[in-house]
Amino acid sequence: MKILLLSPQSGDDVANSIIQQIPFMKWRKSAALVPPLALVTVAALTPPEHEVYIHDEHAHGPVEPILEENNYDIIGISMIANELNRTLSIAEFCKKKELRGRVVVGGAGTAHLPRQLRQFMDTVFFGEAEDTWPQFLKDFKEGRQKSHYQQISKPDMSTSPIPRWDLIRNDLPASAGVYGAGAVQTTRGCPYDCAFCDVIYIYGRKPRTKPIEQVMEEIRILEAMGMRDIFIADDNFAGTRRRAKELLRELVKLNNSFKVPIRFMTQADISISCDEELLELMADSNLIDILVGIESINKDSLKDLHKSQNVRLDVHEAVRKIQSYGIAVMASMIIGADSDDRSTFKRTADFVKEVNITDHSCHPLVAPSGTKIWYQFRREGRLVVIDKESRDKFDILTNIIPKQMTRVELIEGLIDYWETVFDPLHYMERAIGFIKGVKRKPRVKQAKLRSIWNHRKMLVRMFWYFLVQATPDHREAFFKTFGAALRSAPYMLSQIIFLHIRFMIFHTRYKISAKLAREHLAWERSHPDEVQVADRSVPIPREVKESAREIFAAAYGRVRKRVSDRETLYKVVIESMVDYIDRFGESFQQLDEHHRGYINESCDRTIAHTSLPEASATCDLPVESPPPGFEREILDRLDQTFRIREAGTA
Ligand code: B12
Ligand code: SF4
Repeated sequence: MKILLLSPQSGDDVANSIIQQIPFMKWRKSAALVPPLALVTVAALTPPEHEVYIHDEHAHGPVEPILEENNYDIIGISMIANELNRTLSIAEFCKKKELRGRVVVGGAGTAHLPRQLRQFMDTVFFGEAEDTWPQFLKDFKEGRQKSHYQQISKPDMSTSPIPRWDLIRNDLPASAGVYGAGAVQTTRGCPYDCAFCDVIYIYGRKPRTKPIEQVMEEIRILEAMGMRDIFIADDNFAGTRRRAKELLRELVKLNNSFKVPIRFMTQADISISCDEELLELMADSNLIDILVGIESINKDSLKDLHKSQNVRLDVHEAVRKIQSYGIAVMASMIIGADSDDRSTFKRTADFVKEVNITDHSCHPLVAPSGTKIWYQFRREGRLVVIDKESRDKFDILTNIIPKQMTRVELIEGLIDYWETVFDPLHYMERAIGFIKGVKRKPRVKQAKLRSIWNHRKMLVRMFWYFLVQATPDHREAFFKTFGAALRSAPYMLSQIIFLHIRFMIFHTRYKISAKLAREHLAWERSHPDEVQVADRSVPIPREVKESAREIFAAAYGRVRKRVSDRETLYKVVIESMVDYIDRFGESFQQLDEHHRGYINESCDRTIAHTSLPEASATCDLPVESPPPGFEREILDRLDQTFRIREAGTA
């Protein structure tokens, strides 16, 4: 069979394809920050009897001309939440043209695919595809493929094969100019529980790790294919610290064995700042930039967002500590939590200045569907229905109504914030501050100047741009920062150039974001009545009702072990089920292991705060399975509970 795997490019993408807008990078016909790791992974999961082709729209433009050849049996789209409109338009195109290929969709974004839109796809994949994709191909061959596949338990990452980079070999070398960096994933999942984050629902709370030898092999392959920078695409690289150190020890050795060490970037939580050994290993692996979810400088907002790991420490100190090892901190911030007000913008900008943040993103709080805050805002009547046109403007607009600001004030505040923080001279001061704050020179093979040579084509254009074409403030920022590194830390030159490119990326990105946000604000101001608040009710979805027997039995089994009083048992089960439906109702397909884990935790939590009567000697409740009528009774009482709750919040 011929399979086309494709990555859609949203017209509103201001992240992955932003590189195409940077003045000194426009020579690239089209380009993206990172290659489609999901596609090459799914390709590697495909048995060799099939032919697989890859099309990344970020790198090669619209896919329609290729689709029109009508050459494929399966057209597989990989989507994330902000690629919904483009995914739909491709699926609709395939249907309209009556192509023979079946349209299947997978990726982190399918969790956000509204039920009514799934009709345009022949099959939808929920969750990781290590088990489900091979199963689907088998079913497809036998003509009995299903309308959806869901990974039941989180796959062991050792079953995730080495990605088929060979399929996009020509695009990979840094010299080809198509991708900014390669991608390697070493873990999935995150142990934390931030209220706005869907990582834990998609990839789980227990970090799963890829065998270290395989990670090293993947890096060797990318290096041999000419990649000079690699993004470690983990949800939280240091979710399991001991393992992260083991991996880094190997990485230090491997990277020093290359003629020119690779530069790495990744994502991790702020607690890495407490572990000096880890920071040393990171720096010595040539990990030059880490995205850290700082989210807010307001402790109350951090509490609102359940970002407990950031409440426990002094964020200023933590950032300085990481930077002192020569690792730049990319601070990811959010404004709009319930404890934020209009003063938060200035306080956040002051923080970014004080701790010399080099690269930085700041967005309105968004409530992704199914997350804790999504339910909270929906229940409180503070969730807004995002109109069709704005669906892909993820992170520019928001679907919440903040508590201490209006929606308009939130977005206006952000537009001003972006203009201040991404001003070139402001950046210059921070970058120079970062250089001065480095206390330990990373022990990386001294090939950093040679690594500049690897990027010579782009560097010539970059220097020419700043010398001749750039505005005076951009010129000053570039040359003064470069000069500061040259004078006080020449070993940082390559990193400083990298950070300047990152700055230009964010500067450009937020200029476009501000324009889009202004256009939207003009509309929202003139059509206040059309901003539609989402229905507050969180009814019991049909799919949950259909699986009620199994779900309630799971809760019953857990509670019955510790509770023998009938009424208390029913109360605990109801409370846990409300919690479970709040969390998983909207995205529910079937009861998977992750759900069972959650039900167990929820039951235990509820029992812990319930005063239990003395164990009844004459308990008539069976231990193995629920008594007859249990399912009906729980459903009725749940319905009643939801109705009362809605009335209570009206
Ligand atoms: C690298 C990365 C990026 C890169 C590049 C993204 C890219 N297009 O490749 C950059 C830095 C550019 C980026 C930007 C953004 N990202 Co990002 N990113 C990631 C990250 C860390 C790794 C992605 C990856 O390569 N994963 C490895 C692959 C193997 O995993 P996977 O994609 O889940 O694929 C598996 C399954 O989903 C499935 N699958 C995937 N596709 C398909 C297709 C088919 C047909 C099938 C059958 C199966 C299937 O099979 C795979 C194997 O199990 C993820 C987090 C994560 N854990 O994935 C966030 C993540 C994808 N990003 C996210 C977001 C929100 C964004 C931004 C909107 C952020 C922003 N504010 O700008 C932008 C959007 C940019 C864009 N248009 O692409 C969210 C998406 C949320 C969602 N539910 O959709 C994620 C999940 C992180 C999070 N929860 O916050 N991102
Ligand atoms: S630490 Fe990051 S990845 Fe982990 S739950 Fe919080 S926001 Fe999500």
